[in-house]
Amino acid sequence: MRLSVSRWQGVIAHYRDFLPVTEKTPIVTLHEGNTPLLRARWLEQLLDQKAEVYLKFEGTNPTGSFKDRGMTVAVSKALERGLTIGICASTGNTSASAAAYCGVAGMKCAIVVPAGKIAAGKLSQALAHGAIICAVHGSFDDALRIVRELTKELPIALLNSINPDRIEGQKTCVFEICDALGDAPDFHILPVGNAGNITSHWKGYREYFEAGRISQLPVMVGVQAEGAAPLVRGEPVPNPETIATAIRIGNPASWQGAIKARDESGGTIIAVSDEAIVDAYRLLARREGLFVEPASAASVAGLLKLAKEGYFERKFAQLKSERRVEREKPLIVCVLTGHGLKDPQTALQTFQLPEPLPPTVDAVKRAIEQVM
Ligand code: AN7
Repeated sequence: MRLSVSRWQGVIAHYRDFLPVTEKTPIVTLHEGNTPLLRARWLEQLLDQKAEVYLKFEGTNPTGSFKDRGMTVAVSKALERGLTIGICASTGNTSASAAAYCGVAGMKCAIVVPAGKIAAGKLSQALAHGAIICAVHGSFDDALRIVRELTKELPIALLNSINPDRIEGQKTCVFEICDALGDAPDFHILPVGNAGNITSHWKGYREYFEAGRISQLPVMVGVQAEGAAPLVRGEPVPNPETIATAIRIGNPASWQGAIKARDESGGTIIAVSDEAIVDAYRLLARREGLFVEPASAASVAGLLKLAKEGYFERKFAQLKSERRVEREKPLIVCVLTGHGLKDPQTALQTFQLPEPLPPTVDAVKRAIEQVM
C-alpha cells in the first residue's frame, strides 16, 4: 500500500461503484483526479457576463493530463489479467501516462508514436519512465493501426482508449464536475482527437443521471482543429496538421461514440483555426493563470467562437423551454485536458523570448518602463 498524507486516494477509490473493479483488482494509482474546477472571470467578462464559465484543469493530474484517469483503470485491469507488458499508439500524453502507470505496476511499456510530432515534455516523460519508444515515419493513425494488429497476435495490454477500461476511468472527470457544481452544467466543451474522451464523458453523464446524482444532461460540444477535423467534415483526413499536436488525428477510433454524444445531447462538433487556438492559449495563460497545452486551449477557442455566433443564447433558450432550467444564464464547463509544460517549444515560439540585456540597473529599468 502507498502511504499518503492526503485523503484523496485516486479515482478508483473515490468512484469505485461506477468502475469495473473488484476486490481482486490490484489498484495501480498515482492518486490521479480531484483536479481544480475554476471560475473563469476574465472569460465571463469577454462574454459580456452572458454565461457562467468554469474551467476543469486536468493539467494537475500526476503526469499532467486527463489520460491518468483512464490509465489507472486500464493498467489495474491489465495487471489483474496477468499481463506484463502494455502498449499504446500516442500523440504524446497517452504514452507519458502509460509509461508511468506501467512502471508503478512493474510492467514493461512500449509506445508507438509519429516521429517528430510529439511535444518535448511528453517524449521526455515516456523516456524517463523507461518506455520502449518506437517512433514511426507516419501519423498517429498509422501507429494505432500497428498496435491494434500487434495486440491481436501477442499477449500485450492495449492501453489506447479503444480499451473500454480507459473509457470507464475517464468518466470520473465529469463525476467530479457534477459533484463540485451540485448538478451537471448546461454545456460541456472539450477538445476531440481520437474521440475517447467525448465518448467517455457522455457515458459518465448518462450514468450519473441514471443513478439520480444529477437532474439534467448537458449539451456536449466537441472541438477539433481545422486541419484535423474529420468529425466535422464527415470523413477521415489523410494528412492531419495542426499546432495542437495532441489532437493531430485524422481517423478517430471512437468516431461513433463522438457522434452519439453529439446527437443524443443535442450538441455539436466544431472546428477552430490554429490562430484561434493560439489566441485562447495566450488568454488562458495571461488572464486565467492556466498554462495549458494548445490542444486544451481548443476548448476555449470553441467557447469563444460559438459565443460570437450566439449559439449559447439560442440553445439555452431552447433548454429553458424544454426542461424548466431556473438559471438566469447558461453554465458552461470547458475541460482543459493537459498542462502547458508538456509543450515548451510551442510556448517559446508563440510568446517569443526577448533578447538578453546588459547586466545594469538602467537596462532592466528601461525594459520595465516600456510596459508601464
Ligand atoms: C491534451 O495521447 O490521443 O479525443 O495519444 O492529449 O480522447 O483523443 C491525446 C489526446 C485532448 C483528445 N487533449 O482526446 C494521445 C492522444 C489532450 C490530448 C486530447 C488528447 P481524445
